[in-house]
Amino acid sequence: MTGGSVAAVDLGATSGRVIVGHVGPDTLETTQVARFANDPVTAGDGLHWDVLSLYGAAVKGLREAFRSEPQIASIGVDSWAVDYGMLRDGRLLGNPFHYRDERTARGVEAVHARMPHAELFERNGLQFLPFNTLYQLAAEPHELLQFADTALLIPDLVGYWLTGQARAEQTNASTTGLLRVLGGEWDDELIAGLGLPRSILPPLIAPGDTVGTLLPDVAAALGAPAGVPVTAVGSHDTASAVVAVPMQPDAAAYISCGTWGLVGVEVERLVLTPDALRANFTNEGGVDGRVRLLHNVMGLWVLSEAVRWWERTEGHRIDLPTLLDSAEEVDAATVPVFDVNDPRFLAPGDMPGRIDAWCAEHGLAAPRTRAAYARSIVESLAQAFADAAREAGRIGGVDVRAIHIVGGGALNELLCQRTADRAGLPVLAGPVEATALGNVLVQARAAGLVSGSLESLRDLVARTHRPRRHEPRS
Ligand code: LFR
Repeated sequence: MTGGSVAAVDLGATSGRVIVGHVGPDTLETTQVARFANDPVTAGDGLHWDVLSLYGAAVKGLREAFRSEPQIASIGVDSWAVDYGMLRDGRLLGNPFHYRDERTARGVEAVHARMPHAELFERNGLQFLPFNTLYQLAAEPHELLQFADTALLIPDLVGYWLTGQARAEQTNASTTGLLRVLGGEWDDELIAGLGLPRSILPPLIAPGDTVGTLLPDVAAALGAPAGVPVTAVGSHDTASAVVAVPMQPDAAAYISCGTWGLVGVEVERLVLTPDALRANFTNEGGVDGRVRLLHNVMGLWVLSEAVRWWERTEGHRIDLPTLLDSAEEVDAATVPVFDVNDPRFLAPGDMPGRIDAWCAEHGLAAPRTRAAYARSIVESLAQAFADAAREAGRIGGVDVRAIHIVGGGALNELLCQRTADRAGLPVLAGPVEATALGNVLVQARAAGLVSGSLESLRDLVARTHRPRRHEPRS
């Protein structure tokens, strides 16, 4: 076989995995060598990521990767965006906060007192999300910001522990709100204007660049040969997922559907129009300088958090596939369609109760059974997906003729079908593991295992991972 192998560490909000990707001109195969839970912890001052346990699990997984495939040419790391760890002299100053921690409200107030969202949008091109890094940093104690010498987004932190090199990968850095959308450099003026220390932000690098080579003791712990590079990928998980959407960007929208539903189009130019601002669309940095013009829809979080709530309050496990089967039996016309993007659904907690409250405020009857809640959530997500896909096309000037759904949500056939029905467009579902594939592909290209533009990488995905097609029904 021509080609070779790379290892991808993909940290999601509910689980992480290590995958070995085998790539060649006609080959794109993945083997999952480790999967581990990501359990955020509420302790003391709020909701945190247990980042050392994630790193420990990633190292174990990488060790397994090198055991199964000693010829691994490179390692790449991606995760969710916006959250960061702060360091001084290489020491981590506390556990990173989870973006769903409610402390960010303070930061929003502080930042908007200095600069309203409309002005920020002109500078950083981002939709308003209360947890964007700039709001989180603005909520940090002044003393901590002064004491720290470095702030690293989660994949950059993992890269730092693996290589000793502190870098900020561009696609993820674009979610901080502190990058100048025109030019892509740290926005020194904005950073100073918000009273944040510029010195904690490391040099930027692009997907495909080398972060560094494994530190000798890390290489020993992984059972890896000396000199294996960590390659920057689209370290924002959504950026990696978009790389692996087998789409025609001038005729399709995508939904990267997991905890979130990231709904958008890929464009070559920034869209900073009043329309984009009004619809709360974001210009996130993509691989190869593309723009991810998208909107965050609440995603499967609402369903999984409802399930967690029932499990906690009723004291027994609920099987999701069985729940979805029963949801399919419910008549869609009998359940309420609620606004999944309402901020009340962001924080962990009583989702069924919040749905009830939303329905009461809007004069709708709340669902009565668990199956009806599940159906109501699916219908509401499908409607929000369809609306956002249409908006993305309109705002981005793309004639959307199909919608690709990638990520875990591609497994949810009811959601895919109902999105097709509500959008009146075909939905192409898969690949499920798009994020890991995008991570693998960018590394493989940097290592010379494949070559070409994003189009040829997507062509390889399309040839090796055929999507499932859902035609719209009236
Ligand atoms: C998806 C994602 C979204 C980002 C959210 C918070 O996993 O990365 O793109 O808005 O998580 O970081």
